[in-house]
Amino acid sequence: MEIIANEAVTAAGLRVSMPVPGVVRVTDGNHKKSFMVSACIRKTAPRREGERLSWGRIAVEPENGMALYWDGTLLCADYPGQRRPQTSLSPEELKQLLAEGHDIPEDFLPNSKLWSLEVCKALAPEAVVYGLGDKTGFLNKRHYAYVNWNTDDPTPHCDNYKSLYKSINFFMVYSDAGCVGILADNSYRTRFDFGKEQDDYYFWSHAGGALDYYMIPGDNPKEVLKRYLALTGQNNLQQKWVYGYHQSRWSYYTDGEILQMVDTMRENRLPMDTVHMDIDYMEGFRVFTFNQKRFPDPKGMTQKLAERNVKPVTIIDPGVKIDPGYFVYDEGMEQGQFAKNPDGTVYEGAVWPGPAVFPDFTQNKTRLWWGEKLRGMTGVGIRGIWNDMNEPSNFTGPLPENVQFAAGDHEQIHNVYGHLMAQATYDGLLKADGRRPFVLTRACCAGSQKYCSGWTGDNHSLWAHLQLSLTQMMNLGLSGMYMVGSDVGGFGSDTTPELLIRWMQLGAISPFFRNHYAKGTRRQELFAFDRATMDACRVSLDLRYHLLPYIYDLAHEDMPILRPMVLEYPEDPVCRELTDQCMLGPSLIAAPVMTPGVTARAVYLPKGVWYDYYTGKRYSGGRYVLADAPLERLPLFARAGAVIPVSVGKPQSVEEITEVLLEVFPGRGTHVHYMDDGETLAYRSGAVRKLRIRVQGRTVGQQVIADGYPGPDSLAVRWMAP
Ligand code: MIG
Repeated sequence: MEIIANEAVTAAGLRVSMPVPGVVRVTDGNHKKSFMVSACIRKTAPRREGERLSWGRIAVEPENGMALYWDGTLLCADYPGQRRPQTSLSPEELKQLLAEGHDIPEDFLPNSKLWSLEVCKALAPEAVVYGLGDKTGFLNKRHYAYVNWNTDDPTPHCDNYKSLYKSINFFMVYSDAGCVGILADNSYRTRFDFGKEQDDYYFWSHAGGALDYYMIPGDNPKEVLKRYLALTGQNNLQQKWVYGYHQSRWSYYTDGEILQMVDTMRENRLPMDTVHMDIDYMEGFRVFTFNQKRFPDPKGMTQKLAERNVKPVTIIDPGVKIDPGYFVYDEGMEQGQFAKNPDGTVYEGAVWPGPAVFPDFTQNKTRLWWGEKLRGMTGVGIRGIWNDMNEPSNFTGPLPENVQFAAGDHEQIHNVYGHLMAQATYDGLLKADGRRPFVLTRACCAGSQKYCSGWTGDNHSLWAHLQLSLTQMMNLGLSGMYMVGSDVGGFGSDTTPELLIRWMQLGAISPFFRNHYAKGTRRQELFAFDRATMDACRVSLDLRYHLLPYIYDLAHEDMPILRPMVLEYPEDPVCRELTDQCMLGPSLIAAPVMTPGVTARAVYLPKGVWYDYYTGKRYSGGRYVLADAPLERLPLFARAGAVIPVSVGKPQSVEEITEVLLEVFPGRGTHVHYMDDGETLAYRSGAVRKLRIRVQGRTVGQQVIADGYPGPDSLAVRWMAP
């Protein structure tokens, strides 16, 4: 091993460095361009003692199985033995099984020829595994295996699905020795096995590219997550209305239908902030157009929406209709903006508009061009952009591996295509509109959180998917992506009143809260149900708008808004596995009911004092309690000393929130209440107001700690428990 320019080089040619404080990089030196890492790289020189390198609390022995030590304890090391694969199948057997429709994970067959690079690490018996973003199943991913390959699959997602729309190559292994996060910085198809094949190791393998991974040690998942964000980029604070309620369907067909929906919501005192316009607003599914018959005056419509405090968001897919004379197609062809075949001709696939071409978002000029096109949307008053089909999805089957992008072929670019589209959209919106860009994406990769929020794609109106969406959101949060939600009520299949009511309760605490449903399924606007159902759903909407100031405080902190228990109580082994309850920030536990017919449920309260949010009843934690959960109630518990800033009255949109007060639970705690203009980037240059609130028993102290934005010096207090 020798050290050149603050980097250790092993006998095998691996380079080990610390490019960002607290983060160790291991690479074979062949990786030229990272799509995921955004931090400015400045290697800190290690201290060297023999074969050991150290940087403060972190030490690495590169020639000793890349052993990583945290405070002197071994945290992560290469598995010393060989992998021990299980079943193998002959090509003949495989053919038969596939012919009968069995789901054979070819990626995991020992004789699979797919994989060219692999890293295998020892797995401690007590370790739990989290991450990979948008995966099915439950919170702890130990004993499961997955594949990262952005996949558009509208069939009902089950626990055994290996791939969904997003591919986040980041996971954490949390054991007695501490927590290590791994970012595998490689955009090719990648498989992960977290102790499924054998219990004493985990591994990941890439189908191409170079070896380049980061090890991020910490005491617990929260510490690791912070460093991961320093490496790949922070979640951006959204405009305040984005935290309100969004109503969507595939699709509202006319401007009249949209306005009528909004008016019906308002008449029924169902608060909302946003309407999403799905693909049918376009002229023959041509992106950046409006259908002239059904949306003759987009600007007039958005003005009417603005008068009603509603923001319109439009879908934009990547596929551009092949249609000479259509400006987007013509410009793109002329300027060389589309992906190509190996022979240099433009690659043609098919999506909603029929035959279509795909922008090459790896090119700077394409991202700029696409971003400029957004002026056509913001110019008529569109306030956010929803990117769909950007896996990219293609009706004529997956794009061939050899489709050419400027930065590589499809095999290399596939997993980052949605990420680059989101980047183009973010940059374009920022220039065209100037406000904090709201970009909602279906596909993305590690690091996309700095450009976009996300939803979990085409779920179904199934109780199993209500459960799934809670773990998906928690898991996306642990993977660095906080501004997420699932289609409330379910996208495919037909919802029921009870399912919708319970889903609205989860929606009320989802960072991104949108009811959306597919063509051909039961209507899902809340007023499309009987009065009792609508009333029960209104309770959740009112709760959301009540908690909105607290949610905005959390959004500003850059930690998951909706978070798994383990993030706040890492030492508690029960919390490491809890998959059916969560926290809204550090102060509230939410225990949504996700089973029909159930009106009470078990809730685990960690050690300490807790209060029922609704009744103020006091509980001592470290045990399960039975919470009342009548149909219209989301069980919530507040930590002793919790401060929850809430809105006063019954605001029907975020703009109507004018007065905030503090709900306080006796005990010991602090909270920072955050205020800004809710819209622009001025907060980044100090136009913010922060109020620090301290609770000591039954007294509350308030102090202004930032006063770059006008606002109150203190807020009224409401005691929530006797
Ligand atoms: O293949 O734009 O996930 O939210 O409504 C369907 C129509 C294409 C899939 C998205 C869904 C959206 C739908 N889209």
